[in-house]
Amino acid sequence: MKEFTPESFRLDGKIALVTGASYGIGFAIASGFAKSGATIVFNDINQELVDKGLKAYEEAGIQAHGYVCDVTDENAVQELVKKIEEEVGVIDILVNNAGIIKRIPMIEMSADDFRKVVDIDLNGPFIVSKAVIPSMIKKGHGKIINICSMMSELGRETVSAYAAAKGGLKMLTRNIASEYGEYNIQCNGIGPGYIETPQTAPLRTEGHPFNSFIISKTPAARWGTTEDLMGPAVFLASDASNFVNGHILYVDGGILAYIGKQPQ
Ligand code: NAP
Ligand code: GCO
Repeated sequence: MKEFTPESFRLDGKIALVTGASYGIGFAIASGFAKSGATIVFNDINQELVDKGLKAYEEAGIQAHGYVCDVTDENAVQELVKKIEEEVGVIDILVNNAGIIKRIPMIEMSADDFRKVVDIDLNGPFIVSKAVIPSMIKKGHGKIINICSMMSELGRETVSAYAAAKGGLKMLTRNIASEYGEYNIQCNGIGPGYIETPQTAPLRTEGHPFNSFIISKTPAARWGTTEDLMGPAVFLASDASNFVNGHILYVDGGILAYIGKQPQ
């Protein structure tokens, strides 16, 4: 049992893979890890995004390792993990961040669109976790953090596929925690509230009713920023959380606790 010290929150000597981390939440979480001492590895869907990400990390003073890989392609993911282990080292921390959303009324949504969201948001985390767990077992420790959502708990119009995927990701998190906890692998989730990223940009346009709606549903009375997620992610990636397992940490400014501000 490691003695608790302030160093327990550090990530020095750890290698972290954050999927889909050229920008947005993934980039912020990876940046927080880097500030805490970790070596950063990330993938994204194409070389243009990886190059964009490498430039952004460099501008932030972070020497990251970037790879092109689609998280839904199991062969490509298995090859990616092997390549990372050869070129950087064994992955200590995995953040399953890559994800998409399609906002379409359910009865108008094609089965292909539904499948695509579930494939990336749920099958992807399964595929990448399956690829990294064997080496974590050999190494005697590992941290997996799945980026869930308010939609892991709540539904809303037009996001049926995304809610189904993120609800499933909550239970995949709990199942990985259950199945691999005995190998000193902790698997937890982070459930961001409504965060200012390109993914939510369509909801934040000037005068969009959703913008004021979210502010009325959030006790913090603001949208979250990607920086709000850095500390919780570092905590779940560090030794300070070695007995936290199967937990979804909602970083939502209090949305899930709040009935919402009475209309004035
Ligand atoms: P984002 O800005 O859209 O970034 C998602 C990243 O994942 C993009 O770089 C995207 O590339 C990449 N990606 C998509 N499909 C991929 C695939 N098959 N393989 C590899 N990479 C892929 O999203 P975000 O807002 O940062 O969200 C990141 C995660 O947080 C997602 O899982 C999202 O569901 C979750 N989340 C977001 C919020 C929020 O309010 N923003 C709240 C709760 C949870 P492309 O640019 O090509 O799409
Ligand atoms: C939406 C939003 C949300 C956020 C996030 C909330 O359309 O409702 O995109 O789904 O992305 O998942 O936690």
